[in-house]
Amino acid sequence: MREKIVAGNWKMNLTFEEGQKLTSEIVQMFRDENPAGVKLVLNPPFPHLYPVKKLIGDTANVFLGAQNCYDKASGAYTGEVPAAMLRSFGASFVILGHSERRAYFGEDSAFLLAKTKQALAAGLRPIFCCGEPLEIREADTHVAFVVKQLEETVFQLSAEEFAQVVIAYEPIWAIGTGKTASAEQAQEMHAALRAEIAKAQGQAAADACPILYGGSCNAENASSIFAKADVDGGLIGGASLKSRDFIAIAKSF
Ligand code: 3PY
Repeated sequence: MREKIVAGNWKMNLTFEEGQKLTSEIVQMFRDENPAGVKLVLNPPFPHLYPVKKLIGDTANVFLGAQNCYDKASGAYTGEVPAAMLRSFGASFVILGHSERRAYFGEDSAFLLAKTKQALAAGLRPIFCCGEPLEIREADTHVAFVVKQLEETVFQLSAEEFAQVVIAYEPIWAIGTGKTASAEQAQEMHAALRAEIAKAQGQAAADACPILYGGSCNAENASSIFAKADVDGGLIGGASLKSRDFIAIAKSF
């Protein structure tokens, strides 16, 4: 049985008070409604991390994640945050390779691989994002495009390192657009990625690796997407900012 994971990507949203309210509600609902066997990951912006961790406390199956880390361990890199520091503040996961970071901050595969290695060395599990733009989907070269993103990054890891990785498939045309990949489109890509993981890292690694779907996944469409054999959960954008919706998604398996 693979892990089931629902991770919320808050992106650059919420004041301190809003973040505290949202987290308290999510933690309370998760405790009360106890969605069976699901791991929840809250990925707020950096300043929220420690106060959110305090509210999570020792709640079983609720974890803290960051939205980024740097590719160096420490030093004179004003404004950057290293993986080991995130770990020391209670983070267990870190989102890397999100298309917004690739597009707006020019993050390429070499940089993402270096960050992934830093994260793993610090004991953080990467939620590694991949996904194609609309023109690649329309040209029907989406599988090759996404496989290349993984070949240049997480397929370079050792077996021990790869065992910690969570993959998130997020078609760029479905991010923040309200368009979602159909459950069939998600399954097609997830199955293709799992087959490629088997080639690169072995069948056991492929069978164990959680592959999340992201891109306008919400309380309405989550159950049809999560019902697919190779979809192991979601990386949730806007809907992770609403406690009721986020918990409904966690109950959509
Ligand atoms: C979205 O759903 O918009 C996301 O980008 C999740 O990471």
